[in-house]
Amino acid sequence: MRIIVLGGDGFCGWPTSLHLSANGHHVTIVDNLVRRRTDTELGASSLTPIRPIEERLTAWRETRNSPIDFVELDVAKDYDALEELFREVRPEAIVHFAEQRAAPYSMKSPRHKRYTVDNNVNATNAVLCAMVEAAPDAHLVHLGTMGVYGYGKTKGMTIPEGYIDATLRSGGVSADVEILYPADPGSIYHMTKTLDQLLFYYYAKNDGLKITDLHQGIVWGTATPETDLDERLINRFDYDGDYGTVLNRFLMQAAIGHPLTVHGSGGQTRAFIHIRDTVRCIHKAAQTPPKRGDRVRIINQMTETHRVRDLAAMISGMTGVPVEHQLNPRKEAPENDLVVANDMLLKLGLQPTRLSDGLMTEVVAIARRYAERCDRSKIVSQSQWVRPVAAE
Ligand code: NAD
Ligand code: USQ
Repeated sequence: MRIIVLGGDGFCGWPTSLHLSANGHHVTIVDNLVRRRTDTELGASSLTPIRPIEERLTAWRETRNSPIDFVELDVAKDYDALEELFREVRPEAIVHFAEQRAAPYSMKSPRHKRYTVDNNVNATNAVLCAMVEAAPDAHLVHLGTMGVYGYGKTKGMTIPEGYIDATLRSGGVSADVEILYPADPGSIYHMTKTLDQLLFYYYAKNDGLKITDLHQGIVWGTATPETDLDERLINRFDYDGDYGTVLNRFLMQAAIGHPLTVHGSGGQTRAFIHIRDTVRCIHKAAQTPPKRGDRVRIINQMTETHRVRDLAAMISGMTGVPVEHQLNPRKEAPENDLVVANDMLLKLGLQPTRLSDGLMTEVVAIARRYAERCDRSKIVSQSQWVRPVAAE
């Protein structure tokens, strides 16, 4: 297939592009490289020494002799170039990662809030708009988030894959309908993903676009079989308080002997998936498009759930590094249960990679190898969800 990967220089996008290319697809990466500039803004780069995109692509060409094309453009802003690219490449699938993806980054200031909404919503709308004009038969595979469902209100009920049966009652009349599961975002970032869902709903209904929205859990790990082929293909490893995600952060903290930064009681339960499964799921999803006119296909892309304090206790037990409970910088339920349906992904044939000592040790070993690149002052998350209220 001809596949365009929007955001293909990022943490999920780079290994996905390699995996798709390794499986014989013709891949074109589109990225404006904003994530690399954000490293500079935050003064915290990837723990692993990621190479410039040109070097990455040369390394892949030399390793596998299957070239990946690269186009630098801003999906949210360079609309004409995006539409032209779709016309030129005639993609059969478009994988869309090109959004600002960190919840703490999205909550840092009014500028960060507005940037996250402008970038994410405009990027998604531009992709859909350009598909209508220039690639109406392509299949859009979007990376959404489990966080659209929210946490804490369902009390043990299984979270379905995107839709739920509901009875609407108004004016003495009731109607049984199937609706998008009610959105309950916990950050500006997560909110943009709930807005994406409505854009998908509209464009599928009005224009018959073929869309799969993958509601992905927290991705952990960093290496895939393809990124392991050559040091120059190494993937990002975010550890800082804005972009680092919980499990990779704990493993990295364990590697350098930093107390494990549990927010509040650590009673938050979240969904997880290993990066190796991310790339496989996307490949499987891309190969099985819905039909034109179908409703948006929503798949919960996660393989297991864990409570934050249990993860910390497990890693502390493995490594002897202590756990440190911190005042929670976020506004989130102190405790929640999470039961998630993931039947569609299993039906697509994914054999889930489960959390194991071996895989966690692999991440700790990678973190140890690059430990001297860590800036310890960037570890604790500083982004506050709630602004202090000025005294009267
Ligand atoms: P990332 O920040 O590492 O990668 C995103 C890439 O998109 C970057 O290379 C960035 O430069 C590019 N980009 C952003 N805005 C762009 C624009 N306007 N035009 C062109 N390129 C743009 O993030 P990631 O961890 O790879 O996440 C990718 C997607 O997967 C995101 O949409 C995110 O919401 C979703 N996701 C990630 C996780 C996770 O744990 N990392 C979990 C669930 C869902
Ligand atoms: N947490 C800690 N200590 C830390 C970091 C996080 O206790 O040092 C807690 C947070 O308070 C939160 C949980 O761990 O309760 C998860 O935080 P996270 O930063 O790992 O994940 P999140 O902010 O939800 O975002 C990440 C990705 C995002 C993706 C989302 C999937 O950055 O792109 O959409 O995971 S999900 O969580 O399923 O919505």
